Amino acid sequence: MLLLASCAVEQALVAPPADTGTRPSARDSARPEPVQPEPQPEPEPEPEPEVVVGLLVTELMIDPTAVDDANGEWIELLSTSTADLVLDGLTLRDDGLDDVAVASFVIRPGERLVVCADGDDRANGGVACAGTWTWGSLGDGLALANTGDELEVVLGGVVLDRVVWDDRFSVPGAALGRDDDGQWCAGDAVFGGGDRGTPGSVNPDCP
Ligand SMILES: [Ca+2]
Ligand SMILES: [Ca+2]
Ligand SMILES: [Ca+2]
Repeated sequence: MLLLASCAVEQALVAPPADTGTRPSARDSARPEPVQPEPQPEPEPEPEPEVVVGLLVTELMIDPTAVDDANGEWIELLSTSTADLVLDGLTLRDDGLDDVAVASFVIRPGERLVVCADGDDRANGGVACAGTWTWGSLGDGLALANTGDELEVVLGGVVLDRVVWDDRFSVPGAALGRDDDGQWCAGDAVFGGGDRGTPGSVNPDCP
């Protein structure tokens, strides 16, 4: 009896511990850990395309004959900008006393608009004007002298174009137009009150 009891005690001592069910099985440890997605960097915003600002003087009515110079002078401007341009603070000047502001207007890329000494097309020889300047030849405005002058187009302190001419340049009754090659010549096409030129439209090629 004593021996049997001893064996029972021994068996009890070597009995395997109860399975708690918490140990990982071999299958569990082979299962790959779920892959966490790498945090993606924020995409760089597309840089805004830089706006190129450009404005060219493409036609000048210096010496109109259908009406007086004070009413009939005009300047055609072509936008070479890459975006709409708000011409707020546009000034026209020469190397002497002339320096005038033109009231704000918008010009689209590739558009030609005309600024005039007189905005009334019944008085200016029949020209549609996007803006006007105060005409004056004695420092009280701006005039395009028939005998030679300069014209600078200035926006925000930057000279966007400059034209200089002498007494051989202007033609009575005809605007001087600049073609795509940069050549200047007198207009042929009659407009409005009988003078020649193409205010607000493309200039023909010079001969
Ligand atoms: Ca003139
Ligand atoms: Ca002048
Ligand atoms: Ca023109």
